[in-house]
Amino acid sequence: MTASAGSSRIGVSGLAVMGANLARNIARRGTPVAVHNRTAARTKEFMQAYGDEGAFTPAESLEDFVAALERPRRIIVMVKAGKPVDAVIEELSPLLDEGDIIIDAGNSHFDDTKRRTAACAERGLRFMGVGVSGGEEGALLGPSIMPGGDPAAYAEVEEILTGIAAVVDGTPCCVHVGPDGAGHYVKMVHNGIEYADIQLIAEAYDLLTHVAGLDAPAIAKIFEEWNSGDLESFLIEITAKVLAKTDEKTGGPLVDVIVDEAQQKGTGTWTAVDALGLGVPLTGITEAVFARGLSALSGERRAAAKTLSGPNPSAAENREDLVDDIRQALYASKVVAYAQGFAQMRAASVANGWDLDLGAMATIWRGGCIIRAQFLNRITEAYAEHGDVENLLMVPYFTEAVANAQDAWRRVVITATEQGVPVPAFASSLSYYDAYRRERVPANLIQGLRDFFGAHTYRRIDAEGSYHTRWSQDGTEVRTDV
Ligand code: NBP
Repeated sequence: MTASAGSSRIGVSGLAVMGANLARNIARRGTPVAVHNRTAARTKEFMQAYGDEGAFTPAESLEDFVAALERPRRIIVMVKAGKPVDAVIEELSPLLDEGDIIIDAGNSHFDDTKRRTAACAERGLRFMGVGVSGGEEGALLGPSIMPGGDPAAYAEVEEILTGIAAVVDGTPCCVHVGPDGAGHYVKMVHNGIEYADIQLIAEAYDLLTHVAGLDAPAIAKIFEEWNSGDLESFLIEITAKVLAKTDEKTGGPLVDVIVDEAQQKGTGTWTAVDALGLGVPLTGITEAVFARGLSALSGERRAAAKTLSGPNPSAAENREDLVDDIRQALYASKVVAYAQGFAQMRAASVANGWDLDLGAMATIWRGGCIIRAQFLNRITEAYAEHGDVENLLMVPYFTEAVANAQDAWRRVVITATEQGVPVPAFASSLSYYDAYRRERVPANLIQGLRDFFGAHTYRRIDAEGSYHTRWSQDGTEVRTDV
């Protein structure tokens, strides 16, 4: 079906897998959509394959595309993140009128979104950075959508976006996140949390394989069971499916023949780098990024496996207990990873003046996206009941959950260390927990050392002010802020 010019409520430019599926999702719900792609052949292929799914207006040129849109024009740009987004904005801008809305729904860095928002505003255009999660299936059937930008611009697209989003308990997984880069920021942290979740699952799998001595089909059954408890989530569900899959070629588990080098597209690194800038401890996500980096050093690992010694693994004495300990360690570490991710969003909200509603972020991640999980309801409830809590670990539900799991968590980290099985995310989450609950950490010595070698000063627990000790002179302490 082809609609007439000027009648499309929204346009999608960029018809690779994500753009094509978003356009189809919008059109299937009765909204007329103009479609465009830099390479016109892709638009033709799109129309041949899906043209009868809704009221599409295909356009070969950007001029025709813009002419096909209602005003204010609403244009979703779904092209490769980075320079292509700037290129499309440059080409589009001269064709648009004041108040038209450009929506970047790709995985752009939030700083780029801030820059583009300001540049578009100078031209009288409204720019929105919208995080979309759920991969190609989510884009088609209902993604989690994290829109950022001017609230008035959001009001112009709210109906369309909430209409195509996943719905959980009657609530669409789409809510206005905040101004300029807020939507892409939240999407970035979402992806970071996804890294941590996946790393924790991989560590559990490693322990179940090398300490509990189980094969992939047996571990698949364990994950299936875990999916009916606190851990219930899309990632646990698909872990069971991946582990249960038989390889047609070898007749063994497919996972056993997959090369152990994890790839990444960079959003985990962005999250970790941003946390470093904000000074927010983000050990779970950051260890997950490091673990992928280490997995990629396969040549070095093969050489080191022959050279570097470690303990000889021994079979677990009580396998059932160990399996349940691993489940508890996984849950406690996951709580920490989310607590850290939400603490990071809180800090970014303050730093950027975004006023993020963190409970709403958990709500819109409940459906459509990769980290969808029952657990997110607990986070929404936590913010509803405890307002602007600094760290989710301080909310009674999570305080108790981690307290209940901590004995098992400690046993797992001890066993893994004794057996030489790397558990960077389990162990760093436990260290974070132990540091966070300490009234006094050894940073007093760090300050003493900094003052010794760099005269960086320190504060005293028993008096106001900053002090410096003349360590290598007469050893006297002087107050430096008076
Ligand atoms: P890609 O990221 O593979 O980008 C391909 C699209 O970008 C094509 O339409 C291509 O046009 C267009 N493009 C490029 Br490349 N350079 C361009 C330029 N200079 N001017 C205009 N168009 C240009 O597509 P995708 O996998 O559909 O992802 C789109 C966005 O969604 C990305 O930001 C991605 O990170 C994000 N995302 C992807 C997923 C996923 O599961 N794939 C999930 C969530 C978010 P052409 O046909 O003419 O080459």
